[in-house]
Amino acid sequence: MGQLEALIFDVDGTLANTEKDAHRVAFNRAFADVGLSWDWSVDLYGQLLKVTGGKERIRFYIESWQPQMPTVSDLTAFIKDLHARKTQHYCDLLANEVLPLRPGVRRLIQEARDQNIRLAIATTTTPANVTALLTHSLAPDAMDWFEVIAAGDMVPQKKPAPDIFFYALEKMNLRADQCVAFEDSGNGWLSSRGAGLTTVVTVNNYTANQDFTGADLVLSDLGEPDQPFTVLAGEVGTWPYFDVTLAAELLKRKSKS
Ligand code: XBP
Ligand code: MG
Repeated sequence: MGQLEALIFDVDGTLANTEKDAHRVAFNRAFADVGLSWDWSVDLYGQLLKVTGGKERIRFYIESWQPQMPTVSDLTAFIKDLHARKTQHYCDLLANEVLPLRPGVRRLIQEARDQNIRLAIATTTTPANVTALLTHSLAPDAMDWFEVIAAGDMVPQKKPAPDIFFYALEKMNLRADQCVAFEDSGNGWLSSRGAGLTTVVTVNNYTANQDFTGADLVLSDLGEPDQPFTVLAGEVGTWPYFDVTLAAELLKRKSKS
């Protein structure tokens, strides 16, 4: 009980800051493709992020903002097509311009691999987007580093529901108390909490003011030896950056409490 076996990573906002300069831009390019004058500004996108999943986000925008719409006979099919275009733009964008990983992400993943700690992904985004980010920003063979890539529509309910984390745990045949999850958003934290996972939150510009009450650690980022993290909530003692030993320590603390 409480022995660290795996790290489970969210993708968007956690591995890299993908939302503002990649997802948002890709949505706008897809809108332009089909002659829509919709333009998701940085601020508006921040509001739309409360809905996870691109198709769900487009529908929420249509319903809540009621923009000028073309006449469509099948709204679901229209959104599906628009979203497929967005995914293509997103993948092209990441192939053409490498998006940097957040501080400490590459180091922690490498350290986990060196210590035979298993790795998984649990994300709302489309599988093709995960492949694009891991391949272009982490390593050409990075898809092989992750035992499970749980993504997008593989589960009926996206975050904040816990389904995607339960799916990853089931595929790895692990219990929640053997893993540490990494998240960046309130919706992500609700999801990992719902699955009973010890969770480390690394905030970003879109999520810094969200509610992470109860999260095991809330950090500015994972930190690096020469670039320590800022601790926003939780107790880390003298640790200047997040490593596998600290992940194991968090589980140990939990099992004692
Ligand atoms: C990420 C998301 C995703 C992306 C869009 O949430 O909300 O929906 O913004 O991806 P999380 P798709 O990081 O909590 O998983 O357009 O491929 O759905
Ligand atoms: Mg996220």
